[in-house]
Amino acid sequence: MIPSSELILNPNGSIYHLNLLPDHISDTILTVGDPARVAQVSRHFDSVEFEGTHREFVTHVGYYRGKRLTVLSTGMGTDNIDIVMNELDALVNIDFVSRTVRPAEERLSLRIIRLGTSGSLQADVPIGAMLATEHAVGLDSLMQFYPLMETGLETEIATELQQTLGLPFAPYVVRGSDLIREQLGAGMTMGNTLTCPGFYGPQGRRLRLDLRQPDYIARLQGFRHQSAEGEFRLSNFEMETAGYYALGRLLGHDVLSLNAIVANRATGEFAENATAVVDAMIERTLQLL
Ligand code: R1P
Ligand code: URA
Repeated sequence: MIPSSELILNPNGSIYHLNLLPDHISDTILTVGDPARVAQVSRHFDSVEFEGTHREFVTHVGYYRGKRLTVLSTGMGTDNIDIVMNELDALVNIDFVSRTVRPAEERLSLRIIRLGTSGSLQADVPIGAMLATEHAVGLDSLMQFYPLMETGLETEIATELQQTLGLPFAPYVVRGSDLIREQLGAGMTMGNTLTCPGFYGPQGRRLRLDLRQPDYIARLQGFRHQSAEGEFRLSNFEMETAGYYALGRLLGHDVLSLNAIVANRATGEFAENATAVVDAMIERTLQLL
């Protein structure tokens, strides 16, 4: 039995941060960073049956072309993704009455799709591109606390990147599920996403502060790893994907991160209409579900 200090339920039986009941969870969950983006997705629904808000977690549940969908905002950063993934999993795979994990044969695998914004690292991934993440690379510390199993290739990339960046720790590298990426990322740019524990220094941005490594961006842009699977390079920056992919692997959920490119760090540009780029990605994804 999981104690109430660990599986924390609110007085109405909902889970602590997301403030949701098991009935609010559909088998496909769309996640967005920005709470205002939830309505940008659900305005396409035929009907909305539930709207809830708690902290940065806004949830709408409704139907799109007869398919029940849950759309949820996560806020920013992998610390929030730790909450979102653990609580979504608990909502479907833990019995809240007996406080026990459901037997393996009853456990559900959710389909979780991140619809996020991102900055490109490479000149040939332009503003307006939609990028589906193949490998996620985490520079954050979340996987210091979970026993993530990495493949040989993932470990090789992590070790080489640690050397290239002169980091005191190895990043974690996780390839996402190929099937969901091929289904919902069809026709998009495929890329490898660097998940950073911040928007400024960790993504090489300098306003008033210098960086420890003045050539940090150039090192990331130039990083290549050759293997039998081909050449690996980093394509884009954001702040959640590696947390999703690692926890998806650990918990047994199919996760896809889709990135609307709104900044290009090679050319120094930012999108004139970032909302339109995100809208295009939302509409395309809904049509493919
Ligand atoms: C930073 O501006 C935020 O934008 C990106 C980053 O991952 C970070 O959360 O994603 P969202 O637009 O989905 O929030
Ligand atoms: N989100 C990020 O995290 N970085 C960018 O450059 C743009 C959006």
